[in-house]
Amino acid sequence: MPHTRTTAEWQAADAAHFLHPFTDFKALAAKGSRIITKAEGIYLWDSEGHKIFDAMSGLWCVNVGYGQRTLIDAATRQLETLPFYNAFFQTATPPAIALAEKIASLSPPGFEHVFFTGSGSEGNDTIVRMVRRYWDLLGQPERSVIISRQNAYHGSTMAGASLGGMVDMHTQGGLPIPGIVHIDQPYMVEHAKPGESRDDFGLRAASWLEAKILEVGADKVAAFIGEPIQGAGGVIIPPDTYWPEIQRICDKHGILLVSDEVICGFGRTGEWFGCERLGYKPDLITFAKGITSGYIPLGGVLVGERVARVLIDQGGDFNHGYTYSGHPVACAVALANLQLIEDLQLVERVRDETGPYLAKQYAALADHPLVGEAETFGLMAAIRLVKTKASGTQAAVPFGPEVSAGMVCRGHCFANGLIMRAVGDRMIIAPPLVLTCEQIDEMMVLIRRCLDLTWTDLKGE
Ligand code: PXG
Repeated sequence: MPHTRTTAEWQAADAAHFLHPFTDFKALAAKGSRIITKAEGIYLWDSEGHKIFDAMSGLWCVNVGYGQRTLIDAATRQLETLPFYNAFFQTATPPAIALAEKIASLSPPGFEHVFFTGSGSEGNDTIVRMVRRYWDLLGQPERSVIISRQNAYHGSTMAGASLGGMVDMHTQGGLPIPGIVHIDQPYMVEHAKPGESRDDFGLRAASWLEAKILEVGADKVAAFIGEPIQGAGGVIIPPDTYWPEIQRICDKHGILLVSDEVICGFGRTGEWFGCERLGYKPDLITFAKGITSGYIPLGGVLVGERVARVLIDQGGDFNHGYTYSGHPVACAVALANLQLIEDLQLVERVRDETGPYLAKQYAALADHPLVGEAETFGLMAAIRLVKTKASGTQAAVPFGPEVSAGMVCRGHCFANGLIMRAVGDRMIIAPPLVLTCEQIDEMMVLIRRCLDLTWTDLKGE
């Protein structure tokens, strides 16, 4: 769309008509939105012509970067051939079939079937209905409780927000819905005991799942769901011991294990799926975002054979689906996107080159006076801003609630042409997977500059 209006005119129309997601409408209307008008590679431009380094890949999704011709052409071709047809009523379209086949070929062993949705939230709604249907079919309808974690993000539909562990979401609209319970997240800063090792903490954090299973009654628990690495919660990287132990506990009690790979899927961690990197074998996988690099909405659920065989062989009708389940244009774009990820060897690049390089650069941030910890996992990373750094046996001291260190830092990022997200005092990034090592250097200069400016503002606090 051409820039037919000034920034002020866009902002006025925006404030008058557009209710943004997760937004204080009145405050934004008073301030005015930032208007993003174009993008190329890893950069965005706003309506004032400022160039911005997009270290968040749009919203954890633009894995192949902006402006990729093969995705654009795939969409155009499909729009011309068949812009829409549904997958209800015993019908299918070639892109949806080919994409299901392709995803199955990329997925961990034991996944042959895909259910398409329009988003990650719809994917997780599908998970809730599917796991409950699975246990119904096995004659155990009382197995309906799903265990999730505090500070998880699984979407914003009724089921997605209920599975998530975001308190601010639960306090609006009567959530969580019944049959969804939460355990604490594996976040050492919040929950580790003094002197506890990372590995020991991982095992103890996983044991909270077993405690919850026993509290609810194993015969009532349908599934456990988790993000391999919690994204929106602040890039919370669990200890290596955590996920294998979660797997062991689920197996012991016969509980389905669900990996929400909406962020971690399609290369972000340096494997196709985060569960492969973290060493566990889920029964179901939710995906969205990176499947199309965000060029067009698409999500879904990869259904492992344990569940698929029951749904297919004993299931009859599964009364669930969306108009856009298997949308042909979205599926065509996804196919082009996956092809490009393979052609550019982005998964291998993240694993062998850019991921390790980012880790090295982040390790060097540890000497900055504001940095409590700087951690990476593939191409995701977090910096925890602290008031006083750890020294000797003394733990780092966080800023008090009266100082929004993350917001101060985010303000400097905006002003300096860098998109880095603030989650509390954690500054997080998830840059496009096409990022080069030179671009990581460029990003690190911006990050250091913003940390220095934040330090100048906050060192007296
Ligand atoms: N699961 C996970 C792990 C996600 O990160 C969803 C499900 C929901 O997907 P949809 O497509 O319905 O949005 C997500 C989405 C943030 C932020 O502020 C993160 C997401 C969405 C919006 C904001 O980091 N993740």
